[in-house]
Amino acid sequence: MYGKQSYLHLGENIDVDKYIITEFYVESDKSILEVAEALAAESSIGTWTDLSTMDADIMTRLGARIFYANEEEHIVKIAYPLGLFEAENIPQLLSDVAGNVFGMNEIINLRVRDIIFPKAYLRTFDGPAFGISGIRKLLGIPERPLLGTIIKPKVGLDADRHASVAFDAWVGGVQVVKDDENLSNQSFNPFEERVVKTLAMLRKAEDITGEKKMYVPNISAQASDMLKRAEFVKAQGGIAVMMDILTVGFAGVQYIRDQNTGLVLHGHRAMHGAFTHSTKHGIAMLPIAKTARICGIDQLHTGTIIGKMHGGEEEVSAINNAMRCEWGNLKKTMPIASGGVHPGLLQKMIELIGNDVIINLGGGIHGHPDGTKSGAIAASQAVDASIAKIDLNEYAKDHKELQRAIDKWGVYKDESLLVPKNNSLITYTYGLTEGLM
Ligand code: CAP
Ligand code: MG
Repeated sequence: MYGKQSYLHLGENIDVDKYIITEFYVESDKSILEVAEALAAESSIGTWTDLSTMDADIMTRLGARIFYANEEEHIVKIAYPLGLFEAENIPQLLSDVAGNVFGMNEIINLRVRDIIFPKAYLRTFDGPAFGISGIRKLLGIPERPLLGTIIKPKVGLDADRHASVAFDAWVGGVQVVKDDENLSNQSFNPFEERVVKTLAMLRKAEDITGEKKMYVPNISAQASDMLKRAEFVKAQGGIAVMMDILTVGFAGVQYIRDQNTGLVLHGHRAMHGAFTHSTKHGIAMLPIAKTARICGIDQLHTGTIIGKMHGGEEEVSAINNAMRCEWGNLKKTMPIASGGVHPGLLQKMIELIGNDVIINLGGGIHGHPDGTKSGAIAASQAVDASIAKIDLNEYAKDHKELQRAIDKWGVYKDESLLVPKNNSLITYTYGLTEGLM
């Protein structure tokens, strides 16, 4: 409490249609109530002292309300009146609920575990233009898990080699080929040349296979360049582009979504570990993913559970549920499982994650002993086996590409052959959001 102003409303029944609710994990030398007051003030209308300029009306209309605080759990839940927020402005939302609070002296650790949005707030955003059903329609694949690849090496190939590796992956059986997150418009592989050449190969692959394919060039750059690149992709007949949502920032994502380019927006989450890695500090992936859906990301990296990147089953499932559930007026975002995936993991991954997913294999395709095309065939065979519910080792007996992949990387049950991983840092709880988004 600063002077006469208190933000404490413990036990109050919050009308979820009228408030944005944030759940924090907090560690401090101060008592939980003291730190909660400081958090509520700094993230809504107040500051470190009471103010002669404050009045009861501002306090009632716009003051944050601490309705839950538990010292043992280190959990504080704060409701923010909708009036605090500008419609359709994610930077402003984050400057409130995830802004200055992280720099306060009272804080030892602070984590935004979840943000709950009322329908009236969601209505101010368009959300994904395509969503899961739109992507499936574009590719003509109603149910099967989708397969994708990231061209590897991450960067270094010239535009011709990039396009020819993409072609091999498409004819081998993947639907989606994407640029890596750190490939943009470098001199060794200029953006426009790459797009033209790779889309030419896409059309060739579509003719040969009779299947629809997607190329996802990475447009991540300053906003004006992103728009020029998106427009270029559209003019060349492309159907999708990728943004690194955290390095370009949500304002960048919103800017591109607002142009209604008619392109599928693919969200890569490079840098998320800086926010999400600790269970005690930062911003959890769940609110980041929800924010991406609000901003209009059609397909988003959300984790593999058993690949090379951080993120256990409980966490990834909570995020994927949040991407796939009915949520106001917003279309559903397609989860992407990517990072350290190889054919021997696919059966388990589909079992854990389900069918509405794009599974991306970079090293797991281009690292196949017989090259990219064989790698893509092996990955498709692994999906076929998973759908038919046939054990991968069994299926591989008369599918030589899959067998060669398994010889190199093993299958999931063979734990010793798995990419080493440590999920022990994640003890994730869905907490407050049970039944609420
Ligand atoms: C995957 C990837 C992706 C990560 C990002 C990479 O390549 O291209 O960027 O998946 O992780 O460079 O690692 P591999 P996440 O298939 O060769 O591992 O999806 O968890 O954000
Ligand atoms: Mg990558």
